[in-house]
Amino acid sequence: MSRIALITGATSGIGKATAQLFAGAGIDLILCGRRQERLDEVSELSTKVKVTTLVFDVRDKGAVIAMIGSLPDDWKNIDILVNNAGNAHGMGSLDEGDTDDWDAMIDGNVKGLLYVSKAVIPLMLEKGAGHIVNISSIAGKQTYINGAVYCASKAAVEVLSEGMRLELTQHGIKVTNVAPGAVETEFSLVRFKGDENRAEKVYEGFDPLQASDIADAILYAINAPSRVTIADITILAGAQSAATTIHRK
Ligand code: NDP
Ligand code: 8X3
Repeated sequence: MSRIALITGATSGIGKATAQLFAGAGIDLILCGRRQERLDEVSELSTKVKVTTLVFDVRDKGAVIAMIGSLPDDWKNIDILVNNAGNAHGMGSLDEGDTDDWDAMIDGNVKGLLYVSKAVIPLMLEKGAGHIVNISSIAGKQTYINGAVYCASKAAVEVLSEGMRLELTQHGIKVTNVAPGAVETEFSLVRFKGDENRAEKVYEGFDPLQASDIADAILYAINAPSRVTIADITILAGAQSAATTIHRK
């Protein structure tokens, strides 16, 4: 019987690459995001597997619970949850940072992940099986200047991964925390509010990670034998030795 994965942030970057790889592995997909037209594009994976889409903002608690709750019973049989939706918004010091950016990061990266998990965990508990993959960041392990709020949001993801593992292992639910370094996606375009020049500079002079590299690691974790829990995976770019230490040509 094929497995079902719910992927948040499936419209772009790591989430989209994960959807593509999962489809190749025969995993049916519940694709989530805010941009319907992007979800429609990714839904072309329905030539390979069963696909359904849910449009919601993870910050909207009511929408998260209602949309996941509205899934037909056979789609509620979720085997894999990939908590990937999230972004950085701006870079700034703690005295001058934009509080709207802080809200977007804390509400999306932390509270949004919690809301989605709260909607899905009971479904996994009911069947006594499941796998949750939380996308953290090297920024959750190493704080950098002018990024403290994003780093704090990802440090929270690290802690929530541990908390979930402590609570859920006994119920047959595995939890994997994935912490990528610099991945070339729309991440920097979002962080710098559409400034393409600034976003491109983030990936200049080295070979950055691609979203598919992270998807490969996620597939590895969810395909591990039942005797194995892949608890944590940190993946840096080849030229990267720490969050902000990148050896550029
Ligand atoms: P992208 O900007 O390419 O993708 C972000 C995805 O998250 C989009 O699909 C977006 O969908 C979704 N999303 C963002 N905010 C919300 C929201 N409030 N509600 C619902 N969906 C939302 O970036 P990445 O693929 O790089 O980012 C994916 C994850 O990886 C994030 O959690 C990010 O923090 C993390 N990460 C990224 C790294 C990188 O260098 N790129 C490194 C380490 C971690 P839509 O806009 O359609 O809603
Ligand atoms: C994204 C990677 O180092 O830009 O989480 O914060 S970093």
